[in-house]
Amino acid sequence: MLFIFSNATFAQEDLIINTYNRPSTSLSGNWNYIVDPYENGYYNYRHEPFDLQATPSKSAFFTNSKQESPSELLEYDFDSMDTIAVPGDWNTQKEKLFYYEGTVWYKKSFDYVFMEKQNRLFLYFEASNYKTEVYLNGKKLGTHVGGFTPFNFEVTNLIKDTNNYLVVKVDNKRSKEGVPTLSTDWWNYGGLTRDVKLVETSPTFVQDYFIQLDNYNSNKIKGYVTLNGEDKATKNIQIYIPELNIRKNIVTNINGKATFEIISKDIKFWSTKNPYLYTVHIKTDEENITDQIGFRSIKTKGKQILLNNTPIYLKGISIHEESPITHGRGSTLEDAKTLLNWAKELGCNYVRLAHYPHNEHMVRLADKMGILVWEENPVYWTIAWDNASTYANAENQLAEVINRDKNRASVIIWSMANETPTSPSRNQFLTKLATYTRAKDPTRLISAALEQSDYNGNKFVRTINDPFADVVDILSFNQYIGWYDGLPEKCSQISWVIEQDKPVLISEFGAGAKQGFHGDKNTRWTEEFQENLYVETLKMLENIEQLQGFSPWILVDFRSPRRVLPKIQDGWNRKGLISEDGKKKKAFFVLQNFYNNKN
Ligand code: GCB
Repeated sequence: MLFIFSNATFAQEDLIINTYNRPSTSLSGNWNYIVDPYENGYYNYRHEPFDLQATPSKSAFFTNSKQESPSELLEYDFDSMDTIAVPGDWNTQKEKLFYYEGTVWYKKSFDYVFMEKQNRLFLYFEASNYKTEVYLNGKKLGTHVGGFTPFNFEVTNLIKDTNNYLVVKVDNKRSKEGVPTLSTDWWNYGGLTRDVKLVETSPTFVQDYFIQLDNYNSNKIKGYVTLNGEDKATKNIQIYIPELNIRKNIVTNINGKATFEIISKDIKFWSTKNPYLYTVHIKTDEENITDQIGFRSIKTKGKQILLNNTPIYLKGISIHEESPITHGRGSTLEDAKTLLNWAKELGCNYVRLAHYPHNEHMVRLADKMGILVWEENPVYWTIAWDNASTYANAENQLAEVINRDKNRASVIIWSMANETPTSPSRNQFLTKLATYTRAKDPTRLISAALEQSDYNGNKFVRTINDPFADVVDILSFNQYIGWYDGLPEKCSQISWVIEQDKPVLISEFGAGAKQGFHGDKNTRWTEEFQENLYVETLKMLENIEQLQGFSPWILVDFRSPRRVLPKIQDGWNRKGLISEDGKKKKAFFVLQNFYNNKN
């Protein structure tokens, strides 16, 4: 995990795995907040950060100070401020913050009673967009950068039985060096967008584990467990899988890590048709952590994608993490259910979670529903390729999502980036990211949404001419023939020369349509235009010999500040197959019909 503290970068506590199933206390609910566009609670009037002062001034918002006498001058008071719900973006909760990009301070007061006196306590953020500074009881815990991945801090020695105050500064200002950078095609929702919780562990606890089927031996489950705590060396751990009658005893090394291999001929494989999940226990003398884990293999062979050694065609759809219920950033199980049920109804066995890591409900639910998942790092369009801290930030965000989701059977692809223009520094950046990812998780496939181009200058023949295509396991690209490039009838004039011997998975195609707007098939924004685009594109794509599936753009209309056309867009990207209020457009049924007739 990467924390930037002042100007220095340092690593703090590693991520605790599977907080989803651990004893925890959610701090969700109403928090007081202060909107602070000038970062007045962070810097003094000489623009020096208060948190670098030996004794911070009471003007620093993180001190949560109170006026102690009527003559005292203090220009804020959290407890008299308005409240806002956590989790949740600020944009859709408060009208005045709809377009806001800057700092908001959050404050939550709480009591805490340990379940066991000797236990440890961690403060865990599921996500906060974008740069987050965390203070507990006036003390700085650290800073996290990146809007879509979890991070945690140990607070065992800071927590009190009563009257704790947690102050969090969240800043969603975009920057050129950020990941993502200044320009995107989605709403920059700010705030504590996912849950914040306290996770109580025993003194030595299960920090991390990776439990999976061997990709090359389907009778073998293998992996590791890592403990954290003073007593982590030479500790007994048991991997217990009741349904397979497996009890594997292992002992940690001096670093608290134990690796293992288990042979069993009885493993029922997780698949899209039968998403079988085993309850796996990771037991120490002090803890019994359980997880629901599916065992499956995923690899490629020539132009095929093999799930459990059988070729699979990925019938997909792209999804943004936007709530169909609140029309803000999605974060609840209800949001995930609505989105993935729509994908199922469409006939999907696969989803592309664009363009950043989505919340944990999505991947947990995909595991249960038998939906394969592409997860994506927010390296989007133009990134500061030459900037070392931009790379470190991108790598860190990827590391955090891999840490969180590496035990999910549904997750089969790590995507490095989306539509990034080739250049030597970009190629190097992405290749380094891919090498890092392969070392961290050698079990999954690597891809990126690339771009297509003319073949040898011929506008009617398309190809993938990108050095990064040699690095990926799955060749993916976005293409908008018929929308940004001519009209849908153009599809029938295009042919494809794809020279890489790899499976092709088209990551995007689509057209905008305003639900309920009808007309002829060449009138932009009508449902008929979008419907025809799908009909023509599906015919065109069938001619790509290596094609193993696609994820059209996109399941639901989503908010984007780039989309301003009155009466049609009004702030929404209209390429959804479903409108934001849940109404299906004609193209939905074209794709549904295609998927239902495809094996
Ligand atoms: C793309 C981008 C996606 C946009 C989409 C569009 O190629 O990857 O983020 O939203 O096109 O609608 O233009």
